[in-house]
Amino acid sequence: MNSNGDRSPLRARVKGPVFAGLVFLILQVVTAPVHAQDCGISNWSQATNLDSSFTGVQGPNNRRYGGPCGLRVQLDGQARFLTDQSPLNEPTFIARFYVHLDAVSSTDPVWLYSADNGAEDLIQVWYNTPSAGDLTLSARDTAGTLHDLTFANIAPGWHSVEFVWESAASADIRFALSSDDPEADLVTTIDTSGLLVANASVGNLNAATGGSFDFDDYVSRRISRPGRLLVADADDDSNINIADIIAIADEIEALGFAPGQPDCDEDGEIDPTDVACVVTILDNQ
Ligand SMILES: [Ca+2]
Ligand SMILES: [Ca+2]
Ligand SMILES: [Ca+2]
Repeated sequence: MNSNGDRSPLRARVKGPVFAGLVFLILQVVTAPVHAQDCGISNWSQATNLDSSFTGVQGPNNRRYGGPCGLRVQLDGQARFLTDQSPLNEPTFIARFYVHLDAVSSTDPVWLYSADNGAEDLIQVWYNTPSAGDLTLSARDTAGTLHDLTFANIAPGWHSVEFVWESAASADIRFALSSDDPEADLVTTIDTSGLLVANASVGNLNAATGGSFDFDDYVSRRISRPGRLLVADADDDSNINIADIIAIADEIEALGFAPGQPDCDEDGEIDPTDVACVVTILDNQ
């Protein structure tokens, strides 16, 4: 990305789990357990005006989508971002992350995400672009032209953002918002031949001003789409049942932070409406 001064050859430190070569990196803002002091950014290769003090558990200073912790990014006129240098000139690149944008107080464009080849950005994700409340992915073609895919006037609350990118003469670039249905993808077909992804960055990339946003649960891969986390799986056992209600209730009563996804209605708060949301899911099972 343009504001990242590091153009040196990439010798990645892969610090996330690796599964059979398919997943080359999983970056949670956090690693497990449930204590505030365990929140951090150590999975990332590089940090610019961000450190672990910007991570934290659910509360006034942070939100999380899944797991105990999340990252809050201030929009205070400073470029603040985390960079993952583990991609190694990838001809295919798939990423998914969660953002909560309700506290963005300006209608000016916010550059949230970038994947670059060491010289120029190949994929950018912008909020408030082209209009206030819109989320846009821009993909660069081999000739240098940017091609935009836009979800207009997105809803409040947490959003999963996923894209699929490849280097090909006729590449389908796919962009998904809060959906696992490929039919709902926005798609543009462009010439990306010769382009390779070497870094990815997330944060306030354009030194935007006005509020803050929350970020969580980043994963990037060479193949296969990660998809969305299981909503309401508060105890993180891959099922929805009464134990999830107990985990949410424990968090509401300050008995501990749920290890999974307790924010059933995905509004950014953990409160009794999330218990009711799980009850509704169980009633409909
Ligand atoms: Ca998290
Ligand atoms: Ca569960
Ligand atoms: Ca909620």
